[in-house]
Amino acid sequence: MNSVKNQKRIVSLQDISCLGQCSLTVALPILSAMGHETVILPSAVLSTHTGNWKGFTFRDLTDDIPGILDHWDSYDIKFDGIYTGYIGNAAQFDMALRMKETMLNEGAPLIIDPAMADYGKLYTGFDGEFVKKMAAYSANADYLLPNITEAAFITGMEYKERLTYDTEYIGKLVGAMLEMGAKNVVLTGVEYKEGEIGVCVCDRETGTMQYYFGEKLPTSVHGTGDIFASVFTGALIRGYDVLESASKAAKFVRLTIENTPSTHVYGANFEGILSKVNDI
Ligand code: PXL
Repeated sequence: MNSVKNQKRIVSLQDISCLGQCSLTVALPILSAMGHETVILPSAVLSTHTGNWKGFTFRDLTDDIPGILDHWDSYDIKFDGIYTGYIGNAAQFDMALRMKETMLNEGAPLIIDPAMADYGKLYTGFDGEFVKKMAAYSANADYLLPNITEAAFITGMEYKERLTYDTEYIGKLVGAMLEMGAKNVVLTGVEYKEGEIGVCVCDRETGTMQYYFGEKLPTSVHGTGDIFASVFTGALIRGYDVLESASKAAKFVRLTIENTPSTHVYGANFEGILSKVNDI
């Protein structure tokens, strides 16, 4: 079953947090607005994300996934990219790898956002066992998009707070992930000095670290990692290179934070500026 001529087809494996402006409720509108046919593979359904609420529901959809993949296979469905985010059950890593092995068009990338931690801590529900499995899965990434906390967990290196590290620490973190097998690393939330936040991009072939820095805004909001990964994926699959894609994603994240009132804590108002996503 072919996609529309010149349109790319991306599949995204991550949860549906029904309320919360994250994961699939972010990836689907952003990738669609960037012109891509967006196929969703929900890893779980939660009433909200796990960041701001207590008592959320969680329905694990692991058992549904093999049947969904079999059905797609029966139509020989192929993808121009796989983008995985929050995965609530480590059994799904092998399912994502099955897609990589059998459902990707020639040269198409597996983009992994190892969404599991931030600000030095794992999200509710994850433990050391899960981290090990996420680390092993991350080694398969063509593009691996961790924040600094996730990078520290994946590599087993010490986590350092913003402004307390230098280029050597960031170089070691990134180098360790490339060594583990990731082909490109896009490390988010790099803060060397007050007032600036950026992304570090590095590939295994050249080992050259490249940066994009922008103004650090005084507020932070949940879900911006998912916005970053979605715009990055959308831009990369449109043919922009890795640094351009990361820069566009970081710029769009900054716009969404600017567009979110400080009274709204659980997600960023990306919807209000979604029409600008192709102009950045
Ligand atoms: O934004 C990442 C994310 C995605 N999905 C769920 C989450 C989180 C972060 O907390 O809880 C369910």
